[in-house]
Amino acid sequence: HTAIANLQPVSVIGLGMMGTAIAQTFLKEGHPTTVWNRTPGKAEALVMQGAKLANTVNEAIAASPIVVICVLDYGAVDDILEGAGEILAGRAIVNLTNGTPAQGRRTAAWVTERGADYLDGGIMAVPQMIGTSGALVLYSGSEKVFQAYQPMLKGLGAVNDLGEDPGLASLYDLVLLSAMYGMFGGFFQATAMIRSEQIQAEAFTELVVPWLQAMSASLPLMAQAVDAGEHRTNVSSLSINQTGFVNFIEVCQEQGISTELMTPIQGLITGSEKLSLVRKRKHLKKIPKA
Ligand code: FVH
Repeated sequence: HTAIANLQPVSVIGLGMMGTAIAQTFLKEGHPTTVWNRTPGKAEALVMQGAKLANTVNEAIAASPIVVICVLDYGAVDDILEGAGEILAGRAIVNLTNGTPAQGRRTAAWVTERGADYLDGGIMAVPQMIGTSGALVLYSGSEKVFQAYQPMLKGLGAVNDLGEDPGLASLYDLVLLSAMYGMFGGFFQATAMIRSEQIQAEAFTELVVPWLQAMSASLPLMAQAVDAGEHRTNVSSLSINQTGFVNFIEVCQEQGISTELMTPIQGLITGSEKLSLVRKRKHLKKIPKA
């Protein structure tokens, strides 16, 4: 009975990779799902699976009390909502498009002025993870919408309610993505280094995965230090890292690998003035004594 009571009509706007995965998940869960995409043709597979195709974006909005938008960016969100006008009133708009906190807050104000409720979301998953326990979606904005549609939203993945500020979902999304891009950048630098010795990248993943897991265990302590502004250490001094970092630049130069990623990090660790001294010292060491 609970499952049946939780089945709600929903409209999904934007049928790119993510929007399609979202619509598919709603359909699998049994929600009557209406779909719309700017470029026609992307809805065909979903219609075969039982979705109703809206001919216009306004028809899609009008079809359901909850409208989920997942498109390229907030410019696209604006294009979609601008023509909607009065039909927005009384609906729940859930925007899962990637953006900034300011964009989330501005859109929330615009939507609520037109009598609708606004919930922002940040998807921490790739499309293939949607509907599985590995997916997480961060939400912030209308608590009323979050509470009313929580069972439906939980179908997409685990939920994390960040409260009433519609900018926080985007902030946390970008925060987590910053950490992710840093990790991926370092990983691809490592693949270039290992491949420069004709070793397959795949061969070292058995070392890199547990290494990154072990290092990530120290993040809570680092966060405490950042919050407290207390940077004394008995783990690894700044100067030992400044000295060791020179070797990254040198190995890249020797192996013909780009230093575009590592040089700015070296600048941050060492500071530009000290960096030129470190480089000079290193260079002087190489000159054989007469
Ligand atoms: N794919 C992923 O792994 C990530 C995971 C985390 C969340 N992101 C964000 O999700 C948003 C959509 O991403 P996507 O992967 O679905 O992107 P595409 O497959 O490229 O589809 C883009 C859709 O946006 C539509 N669109 C673009 N501009 C407009 C516009 N002016 N008006 C209406 N719709 C527009 C586009 O339509 P069309 O090109 O087919 O006509 C697609 O439906 C995104 O914020 C990610 O950061 C995904």
